[in-house]
Amino acid sequence: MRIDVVTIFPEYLEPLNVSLVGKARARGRLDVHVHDLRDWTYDRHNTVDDTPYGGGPGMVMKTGPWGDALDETLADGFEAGAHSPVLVVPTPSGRPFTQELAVELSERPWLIFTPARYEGIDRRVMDEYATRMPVVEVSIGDYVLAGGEAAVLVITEAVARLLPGVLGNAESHRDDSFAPGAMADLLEGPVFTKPPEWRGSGMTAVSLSGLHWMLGRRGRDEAFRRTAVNRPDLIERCEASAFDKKDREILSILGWSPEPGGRFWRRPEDMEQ
Ligand code: 6GU
Repeated sequence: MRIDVVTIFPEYLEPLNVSLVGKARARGRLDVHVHDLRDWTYDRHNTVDDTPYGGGPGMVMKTGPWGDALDETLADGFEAGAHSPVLVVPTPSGRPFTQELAVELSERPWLIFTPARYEGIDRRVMDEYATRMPVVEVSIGDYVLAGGEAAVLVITEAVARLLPGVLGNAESHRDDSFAPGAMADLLEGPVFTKPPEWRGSGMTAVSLSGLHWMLGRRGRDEAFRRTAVNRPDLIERCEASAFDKKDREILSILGWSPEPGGRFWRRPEDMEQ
């Protein structure tokens, strides 16, 4: 996979040299190119922003540098044999970034990220590229960052670990929390390692024996409880047929009731725990 990032803070992308993403690059699974947007400015002050039409606070990133930067980045990539680019535009107004979108992006051969600062990029830039290639605006959560660079790091890490040959064990991400088709979309449960006894807190005989693992219930009950408490929206989304007897017991203890439609719900006043 080829990844291009155009940014006014190339040094913000340094972590792409480290850890899993760094190793994927070293192994040739990822070909990352970080570009300084200011290389495509031609005035003394390397201006990339201007005041917004119609007034309002903040500054807007100008069409000129972005258009030239993206044209040259595209030309370079095509010349190097890359094809089928997708423009990934980080913005708090974008489509929520989910594991499903990570899987979708991991299946593309070429991603071009355009993290912006200020109030964002003049709309005409993405409208123009959208006539030639898929453009996907992506938000990594319901909060506002000062710029899109941190989102590029997040998205790239989530995508890179899905590429064949990047994680040691190809099975490792099959039961990730949020993996499409993960067991009833549960969060992952707690994990433990040696020593068996720590500050007065020990492992149960069942955990130590590996019986949980063999029964396919490794941490399942705790995972289920954690999901019901931290992510009630995931439980509400589930068909009740996805829950076994033990799940129903746990839901009942936590104040959930089955409703005629087949799903579970919980009285709002029980929400705090
Ligand atoms: Cl992608 N960018 C910015 N600036 N803020 C965000 C975001 C992106 N996702 C959530 N908040």
